[in-house]
Amino acid sequence: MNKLLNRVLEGRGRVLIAIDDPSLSVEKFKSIVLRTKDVVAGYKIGIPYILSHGLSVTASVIREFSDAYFIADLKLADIDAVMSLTAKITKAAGFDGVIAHGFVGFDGGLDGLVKTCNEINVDLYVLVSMSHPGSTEIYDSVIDKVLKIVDFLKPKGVVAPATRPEIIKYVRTRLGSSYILISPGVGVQGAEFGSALCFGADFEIVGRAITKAEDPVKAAESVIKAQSQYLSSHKCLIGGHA
Ligand code: OMP
Repeated sequence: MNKLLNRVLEGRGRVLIAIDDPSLSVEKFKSIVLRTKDVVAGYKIGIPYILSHGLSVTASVIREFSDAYFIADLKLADIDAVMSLTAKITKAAGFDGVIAHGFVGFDGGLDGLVKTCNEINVDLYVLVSMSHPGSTEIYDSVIDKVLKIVDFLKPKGVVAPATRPEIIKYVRTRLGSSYILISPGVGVQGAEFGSALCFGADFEIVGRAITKAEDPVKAAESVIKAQSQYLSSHKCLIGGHA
């Protein structure tokens, strides 16, 4: 069983907390993990945080909480050799997963990265569309091509936007239930907590609504409550993954 899905089966909520803003001290980050690791499914650490605090400091937090699930959100977009090197570095730092852009294509790009991630046991999540409005300018017009690549390469999961739930539904329908679909855009970016799950996502990525809250632990708990309220008060056409 996949480590992330297992954490849901053990009773944790379908939330991945996004840690991006470097102004969150490492001590505060550690205390958030300590106090939420039995509540949420995992954590996604972004480039600004890793660059500011350093990979070794980030790795030391991951080591301290080795039972938790951590994704390195490096949004990889390079040739396969370089992305594979980066994936190996994230593995050495203790990350369980990594995110790459889907638009780099298959040949000499994602093909090598998927192979490396499978070899080193890192969960690869491929972005197929983004949550900001500009995603409609390019990304969304090539989504079918990206999904074809995903379906061929079979990474562990995909990232699709809660801000355009019809895309989540489309991706889930096209790819089926064997991919872990993680979705950003709930909370500060405008989508309601639970709405992405309702449209077929497995996990909602929540950043500022939790990390900027006065009490991040309470905020995480209320996000999970809001998710289940949304799910019970809407007719959700497609269920989650696990
Ligand atoms: P909040 O808007 O603060 O909840 O944070 C959203 C998180 O999701 C950030 O870590 C973004 O980097 C990430 N994200 C998006 O907002 N939009 C996307 O299309 C993709 C991602 C991502 O790959 O995680």
